[in-house]
Amino acid sequence: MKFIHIADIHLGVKPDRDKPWAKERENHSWQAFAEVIGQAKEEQVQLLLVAGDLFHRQPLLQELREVNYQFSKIPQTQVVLIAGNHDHLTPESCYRTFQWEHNVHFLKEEQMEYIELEGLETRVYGLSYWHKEITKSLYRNIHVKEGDYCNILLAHGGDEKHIPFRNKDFESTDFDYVAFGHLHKPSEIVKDKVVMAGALQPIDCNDFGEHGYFQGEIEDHVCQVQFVPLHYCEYVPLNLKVSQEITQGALFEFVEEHVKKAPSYQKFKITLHGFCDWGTSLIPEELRELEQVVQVTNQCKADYDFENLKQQYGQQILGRYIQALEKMPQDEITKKALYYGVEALLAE
Ligand SMILES: [Mn+2]
Repeated sequence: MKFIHIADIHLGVKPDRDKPWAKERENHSWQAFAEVIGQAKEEQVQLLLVAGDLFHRQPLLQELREVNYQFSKIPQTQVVLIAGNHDHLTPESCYRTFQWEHNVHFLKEEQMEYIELEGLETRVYGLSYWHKEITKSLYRNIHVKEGDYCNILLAHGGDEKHIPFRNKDFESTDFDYVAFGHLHKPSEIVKDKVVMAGALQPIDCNDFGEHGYFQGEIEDHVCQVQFVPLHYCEYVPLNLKVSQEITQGALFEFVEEHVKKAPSYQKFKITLHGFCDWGTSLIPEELRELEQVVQVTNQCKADYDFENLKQQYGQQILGRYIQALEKMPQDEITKKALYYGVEALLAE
């Protein structure tokens, strides 16, 4: 049986709101979702697993219709989905009464249930979030029911407020495959068996690295999966250590060149650090104007004139502190101790 496992599509999310490409980013979740449907059709997968947070917030009826339309294009594929914390089932949620296509199965109970997929000899277990948070470890010690089936767990969580678990809870699981969602970074918790799909595309500029979905095959209880990246957007951290010697012009050009060489779907989150004082300089603002730069954080610290401070504070604690550190080996640790010590003493 061939399958695709996606999670955290977050339809309706609006990343990079204050950027010129905001409108484009808003479409990415829908485009990526439609691409997965196209892939499911082309690869003739029998099962599509949607592991929660299909929507960024409560879906509107119209949005459910759009999603259902996409699912209607793959009638040969069984679709199983659960609600996550973002799109949890409120009492008024449109999710509760929506009429899905025949191939779509929504596990909407708050307690674990399973759906038996005819013709596939497969049972998919899962539950939906009815609240924003679930602090109980509901996935610990769950076992499959009797019968010769391929057993899959569709799950959502992994941090302390969202069904916490430890990786070792799953080391000897009964399930043939566990399809997780919630944490945005894709990872194989147990190789080819327990998989966090990661967000289909990054939701904000802290979701670094590649995003996409997992495609796999289960045959005689043996599963194999493969990560398939989608490149609508990828955020890349760019940490630059600067020193007093570098000029603003050189730094600007360096970043500009670096960005120019990168593929256009990459967006950079720049952090400047090091000991450097540009006074009232505008360099972080200027970098922010560059194409493909999503954020600039200036963590540079002012460089002190220690010689001058030593003279000025002579026999006071500050002066003696500088003298004492000058006698120590001049390595990175001493430099940091000097810097932070002077900063603290000056603040007093
Ligand atoms: Mn979530």
